[in-house]
Amino acid sequence: MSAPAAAPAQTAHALFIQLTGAEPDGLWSAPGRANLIGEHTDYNDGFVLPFAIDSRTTAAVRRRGDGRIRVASTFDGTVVDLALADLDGLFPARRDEIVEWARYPLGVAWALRAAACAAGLDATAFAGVDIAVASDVPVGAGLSSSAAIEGATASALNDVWAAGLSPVDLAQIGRRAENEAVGAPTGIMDQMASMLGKRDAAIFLDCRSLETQIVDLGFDAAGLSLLVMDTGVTHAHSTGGYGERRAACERGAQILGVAALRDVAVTDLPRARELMDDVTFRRVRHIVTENQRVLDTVQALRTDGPRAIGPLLDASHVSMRDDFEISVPELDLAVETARAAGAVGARMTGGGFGGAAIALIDNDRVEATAESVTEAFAEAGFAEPHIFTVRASDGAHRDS
Ligand code: GAF
Repeated sequence: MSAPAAAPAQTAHALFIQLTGAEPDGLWSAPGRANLIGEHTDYNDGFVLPFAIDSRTTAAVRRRGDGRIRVASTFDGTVVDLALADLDGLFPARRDEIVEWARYPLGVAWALRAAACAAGLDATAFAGVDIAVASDVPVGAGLSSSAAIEGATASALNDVWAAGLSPVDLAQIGRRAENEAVGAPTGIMDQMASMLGKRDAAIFLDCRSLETQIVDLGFDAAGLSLLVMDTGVTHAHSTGGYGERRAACERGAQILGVAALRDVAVTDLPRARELMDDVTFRRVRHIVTENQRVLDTVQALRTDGPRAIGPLLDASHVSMRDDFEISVPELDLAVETARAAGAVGARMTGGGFGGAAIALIDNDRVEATAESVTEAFAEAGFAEPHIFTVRASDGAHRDS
């Protein structure tokens, strides 16, 4: 188990003063997320059940007297400085000119300006801004450090520019930044969780209507903790596997003649098997059964409490390992070891191809489970995992 990282609010504040020599107008923060269940269902118009975690990204922001936008972060020492007007036409065509981390805040600024103008805001409303960003959300761990930086920046600019956009609007702006400025063809889950998270609860999101319901997790009352086992295997959703999985889902929906795999029921699967090749069928089967597992998990949490969801978490992992094929040996070992150590349930979380697994575990078994997983990794010759607990926390807000 690792020590807590330095608080991002203090770090962002100090970085801002270093950048500008002045106090920021305010600090805004947004959390990363863990997904309890519902993986790759978001871009299939389906259901997800994520929660915001207690690691956050903070943006310290101040209006400038001119039309420039400057961003600095603790990710590296670079400061990106450009005219606000230069954002137009920058994304997606010229994204390579921008250092990778800065595509997130600048992509948000670009998408938010476009959305605010479309909503009738006068172009002169956009003063220049200085932005300093710091985060304690682990990068590449499948905990959506990207949604955290998008949510913090979007919340800040919405206030500083008095754009009056809603949290759901800001989530959509974050997603647009991710898709077009960063180039990752992701769904809306992470941004919605980061914007709308609630303490000790998950967000049950219908990714078609964007309607949400708060679902109490009840982990504390049940004496349970949520363990994150970050394998250290890094992944990027702007390359390779994620886009291929998405394309397979679209192919499956097209063969079945539906708008999205959300429209396919578990009872339709025998017919689907006859219509498509084995790989496409298994991709489809993961999405269709995963949607049902989300619905079943919400029901189980509401009627029987968190101890009842273990088999659903386990089945979700098997489906991602065997049908969607987005797990890696490190994730499988973390899940198997946690289960053998007594976890109620365990699964990989996030987009896959690396990142983290989660395990729902009795409070008094947290340390022993972490030790077992660390030992199993050493025996397998894998790099030491980063293991810690997370709590469901509030979404994006202004801190000061
Ligand atoms: C990543 C994406 F950003 C999400 O939109 C979602 O598809 C997830 O992978 C898989 O469930 O986090």
